[in-house]
Amino acid sequence: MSDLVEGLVIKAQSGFFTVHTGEGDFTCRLRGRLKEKWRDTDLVAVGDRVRISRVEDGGMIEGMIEEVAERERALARLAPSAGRGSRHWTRRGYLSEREQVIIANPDHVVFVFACAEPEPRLRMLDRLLVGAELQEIPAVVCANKVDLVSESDAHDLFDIYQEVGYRVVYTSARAGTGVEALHELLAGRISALVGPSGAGKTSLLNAMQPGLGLRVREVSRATRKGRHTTVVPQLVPVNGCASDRDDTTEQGWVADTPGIRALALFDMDPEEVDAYFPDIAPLVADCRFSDCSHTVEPACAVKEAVEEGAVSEHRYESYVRLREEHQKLADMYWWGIDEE
Ligand SMILES: Nc1nc2c(ncn2[C@@H]2O[C@H](COP(=O)(O)OP(=O)(O)OP(=O)(O)O)[C@@H](O)[C@H]2O)c(=O)[nH]1
Ligand SMILES: [Mg+2]
Ligand SMILES: [Zn+2]
Repeated sequence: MSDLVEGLVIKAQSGFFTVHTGEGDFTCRLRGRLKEKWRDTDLVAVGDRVRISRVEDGGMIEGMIEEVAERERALARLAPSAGRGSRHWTRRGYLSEREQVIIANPDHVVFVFACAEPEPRLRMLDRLLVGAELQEIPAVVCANKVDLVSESDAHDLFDIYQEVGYRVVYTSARAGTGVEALHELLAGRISALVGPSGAGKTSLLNAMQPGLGLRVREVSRATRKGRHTTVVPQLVPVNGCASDRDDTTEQGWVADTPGIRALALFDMDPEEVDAYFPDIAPLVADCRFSDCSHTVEPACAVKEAVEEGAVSEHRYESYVRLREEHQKLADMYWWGIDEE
């Protein structure tokens, strides 16, 4: 087909897609034949690259999505509507729920947590980081509201993540601290902001670009339906910014995401949980037993590192809990025991 226009899906809602192209934004529907292709994930999501044909006289429909480029990666969570009855067998066989793509092809995800108000739940952050590792999406940690705590308290909370190898930015949307550094990270990239409600994601966007967060917020509010928060993120353009690095002066795209506390982790075997902790994974080869669970075995390099303080106890505990959970899931699969 000729005359197809390439674009980026910046909004997806109830079968309507807004596609950003060099020739402007088009409201599109999906070509019927594309829907026939079976996939265990959303067919088209925000962040997907597509090719559209124009529709003349289509009323509000200005284009049809004809082709969807293969997705490189996706930030996904459990579909909020997936309750009882919607469980299915994932490709590795576990009983679980459907995934919902939050954003396709993000360059990275920024996990925003407040240093205080609300108290940071770092267990949640550890799980989110595992989700990002599993989905092969680079992660950045943003410690916001540094104005509410002393500098040393902020570092006591979040420095371990820097030691693990993640980039940590300390910010205050209120005082403006670190906002430029965050802006530099978002410019020229496709980013998702994820974190607990009240952490300050929307405020940070407003601090870096007036009105940016407001736009996002209106959208997220409008899509809240009933008991489940339906997260329909939208990509909004982030201005380029002056920076030492040439490549960050371009425009970027960011999705603010309210109400996400966990990413989809169901596709993970208990034996591989250690692989998604960058502070633990390199030690595993030094354990005496190749199938070491790093809990009860002798000569375990991971436990030794925890005792020596090379791996933080907090991170080790997060590992143990996550492994136990996934062991239960695996047992349920093998023995056919249903969840209560
Ligand atoms: N003291 C202080 N307050 C902040 C800061 N950033 C945000 N807040 C406040 O924290 C509250 C929550 O901020 P939001 O930006 O709405 O938080 P959010 O992460 O977008 O929350 P959801 O949209 O519910 O997920 C607001 O009252 C903000 O004014 C900060 O850096 N310092
Ligand atoms: Mg918000
Ligand atoms: Zn071990």
